Order: sequence, then C-alpha cells, then structure tokens
Amino acid sequence: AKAPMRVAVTGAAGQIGYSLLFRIANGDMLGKDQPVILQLLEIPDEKAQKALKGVMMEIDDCAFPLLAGMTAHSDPMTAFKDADVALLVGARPRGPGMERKDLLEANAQIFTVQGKALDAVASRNVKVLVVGNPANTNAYIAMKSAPNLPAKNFTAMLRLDHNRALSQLAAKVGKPITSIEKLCVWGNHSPTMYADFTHATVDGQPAKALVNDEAWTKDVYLPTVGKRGAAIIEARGLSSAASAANAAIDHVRDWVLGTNGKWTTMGIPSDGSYGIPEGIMFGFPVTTENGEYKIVQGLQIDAFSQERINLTLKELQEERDGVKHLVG
Ligand code: NAX
Repeated sequence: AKAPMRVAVTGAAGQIGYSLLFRIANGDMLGKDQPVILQLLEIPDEKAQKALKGVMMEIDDCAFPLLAGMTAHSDPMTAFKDADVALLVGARPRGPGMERKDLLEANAQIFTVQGKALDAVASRNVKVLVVGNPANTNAYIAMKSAPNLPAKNFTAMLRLDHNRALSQLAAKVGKPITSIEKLCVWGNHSPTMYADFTHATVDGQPAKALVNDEAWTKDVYLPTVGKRGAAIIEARGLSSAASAANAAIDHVRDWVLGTNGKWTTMGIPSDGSYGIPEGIMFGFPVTTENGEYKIVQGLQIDAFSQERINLTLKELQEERDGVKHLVG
C-alpha cells in the first residue's frame, strides 16, 4: 500500500472546507489508492475551533477507507508540518466599509505568516494551492515569504474560472464538456480574467468558427464567466462553495496525476512567457506531467486577446504594488 500523503487545509470550518474535506478523504483529489492524512487549520477563535471539531466528527462518521489520520490546528507551524499538499482556503473576507486596500493588507498579513510556516516546516516538495481571495496576490505573498521553497510550488486557483468558461462554451455550441480542448483563462482570479477560446477546439473543430459570434463573446460570454461569482451570490445568498471545492480538487489532481497532454488553467508564477513579467502569479494554459506543470508555448495571441491580457496583468501589478511594502 502507498504511504499516506499529508494534506493541510486552512479555513477548514468554512463553506468551501465543508465540501472540500469530504472529497479529499474520499480519494477524489489524490487517487482512490492514495491514503491521506488531513491537517486542518482554523483561527484560534473558540467558535471556529468548535465548528472544526464538528466537521471532523462528520468526517469520522463517513468511515473513509483512505483516511489515515486527521488533526485540528490553530497554528500554521503545526498544521503545515511535513505537508505534501497545502490548500490555503481561509482568508479575511471583505467586511462592511472595508476598502480594497485594507482587504489586501489584512490578507497580506495572513499569507506572510503562512508562507513563512510552509517555508519552515512543510515538505520540500509541498504543492501549495491558494484559494482564499485575492487568490493570485495571496499566493504571490506566500511564495515571497517562503524563500527556501521552490517558487514553482506556489499556485493560485483559476480552475473555477476555467470550469465556468468550459461549461458556458459547451452550452453555446450544444456539445458535451468532453468535446472541448485547448481552452484557457489568462490572468487574475477576478472579473478582469480573460477566458480565451481562440485556440479551443470542439470535437477537433475550431471553437471560434463554430461560435462565430463576436458580439456574444464580448457581451455575453466574457461577462457571464467573469461575473459568475457575483451571480451565484445573488442567486444563492452565499458565495460559490461546492464548485470552488470541486475546482480545487481538479487543480491538485491534475497537478499531481497529470493531464495526459490536455490543457488546463493554473495560476502560477510567470517565467516571462507571453510577456508576463517573471514572478507575477498569473493564469496560464498549462499541461502537467510527473507532478510538474508546463506553460503551453507558441500560441498566437490576437489583438483583442492581447488587450484583455494587458488589462488583467495591469490589475495584478497594482495589487502587487499595493502590498510591496509588506513583502520582504
Ligand atoms: P468562509 O468564510 O465560509 O470560510 C473561511 C474560513 O477560513 C472561516 O472558517 C475562517 O475562520 C477561516 N480563516 C480565516 N482566516 C484564517 C486563517 N488565517 N487561518 C486559518 N483559517 C482562517 O469562506 P469560504 O466560502 O469557504 O471561502 C474561502 C475563501 O475562498 C474566500 O477568501 C473566498 O473569497 C475564496 N474563494 C475563492 C475562489 C477562487 O476561485 N479562487 C472561489 C470561491 C471563493 O469565493
């Protein structure tokens, strides 16, 4: 039997945690033959710790065959010990009257502490996925706070955007999700993201020619994908949780187990590809193999795409500049 993998999850008593933990323990993320140990982090607050205990009671009650252990933590230094995978879901939500700048700073503080803890105690091969918003900038801060870990181990979640882009395109062309390849989402996990199907195929045929509707692309598709989070809040009264958990599972599963040559989207530190400055945490089209991702190279970027990529890049650079004084 395989040795268990240690999976640390922050914000474990939150909404996303409530969908995510059960699926990890069920083997949906690392494979049906891979035992896991869950190391769960919540804030020291008594209510949060109690809620976490409640979630752990339910996980116990599932009697998951693959669950080889589970611990509760209020300190990242113990939660991240020897972690093979770290899902950083917990973040400071935007409170009433809170400025964007305050939100960035509150989160910068959390992700500095957590980056340092990962640096100190996690496995040297730890795969980190940041879900908590602003996800790209939080991932950037954690990466910068962990100078002894490879920068490439830090990623941000664009997969929910990718999956939203897939499902909207599939509905438009009236074909199953599985018929679509080579779709990607560039940039920031925010409404400025650019869902790009200019390279995509549907059953091997160019998606662009099949859609052949520029007005729909600009006025319906991109806004629908870009503002989907707000539409879910409006409809459900709560932000996306099960779909976010599902995307986190997809992201890590593909990173660890490979995409067999197929494209997906990951937020990763740029290596300078496509003119994105090195180190910026940016959504790119990638393929994965043997636990490593690779940016899809050599794509022709048309003028409209370039304009959209520049916009989302600009936003990310502003976010980064807003926290520069906090990051070493
Ligand atoms: P919840 O507010 O339900 O849960 C967050 C949990 O994190 C809370 O239990 C809180 O106590 C805990 N927490 C806060 N700070 C912490 C810290 N420093 N260490 C450990 N735990 C901490 O939010 P939920 O709906 O689960 O969403 C979590 C995060 O995901 C939010 O930041 C949200 O904005 C973000 N999202 C990101 C998405 C993405 O695609 N990247 C999509 C979904 C989601 O909106």
